[in-house]
Amino acid sequence: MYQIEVIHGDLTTQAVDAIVNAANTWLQGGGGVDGAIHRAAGPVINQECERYVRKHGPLPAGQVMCTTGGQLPVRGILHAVGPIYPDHAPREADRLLGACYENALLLAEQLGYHSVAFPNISTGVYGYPKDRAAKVVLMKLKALQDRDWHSLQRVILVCYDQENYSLYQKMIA
Ligand code: AR6
Repeated sequence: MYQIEVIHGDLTTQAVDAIVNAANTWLQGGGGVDGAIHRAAGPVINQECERYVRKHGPLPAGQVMCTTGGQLPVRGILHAVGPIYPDHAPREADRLLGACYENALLLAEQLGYHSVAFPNISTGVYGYPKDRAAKVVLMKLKALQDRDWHSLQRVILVCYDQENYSLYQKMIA
């Protein structure tokens, strides 16, 4: 059992074992939270991502890979590729978004992490309706909560914009 926390803040300043990045399929730092993470972590992350893509090819939507934390005070960064909302039928987008959160938690558990902080994946440039995404994410996190987690204790949802923060606060209450 892990606890689910919702906070208003910046993902790059969280004191956790791992932060999750809202990455793109080529794992090339872009804008939004991805850009903020790459800037804060330094160029070593980009090198690790490039090495991964050279070896395995692009990371499909719903999948997650990990790098070190670079200069950030975390043990690792879990790079998740969220769905580009208009590219999918809505239910398929929901499945892919849920898979990002589930696969990140499974990888965190495998790596022995206790705490993982997420951004609101796909709700920026990738165009996911924020209320729909929040419903999908909370349903997924609650459905997985009672599994036999050994290391995972805290899942922190870091809302950067006020709209996401208000939605999550309302839905989790
Ligand atoms: N901390 C936490 N959340 C943040 C931060 C931050 N520092 N900055 C922005 N957000 P987006 P996406 C929130 O666009 O929709 C990139 O170019 C923001 O308020 O970062 O998954 C990638 O390379 C929003 O709610 O990610 C991809 O190409 C949320 O992060 C593409 O954007 C996600 O917005 C991914 O698009």
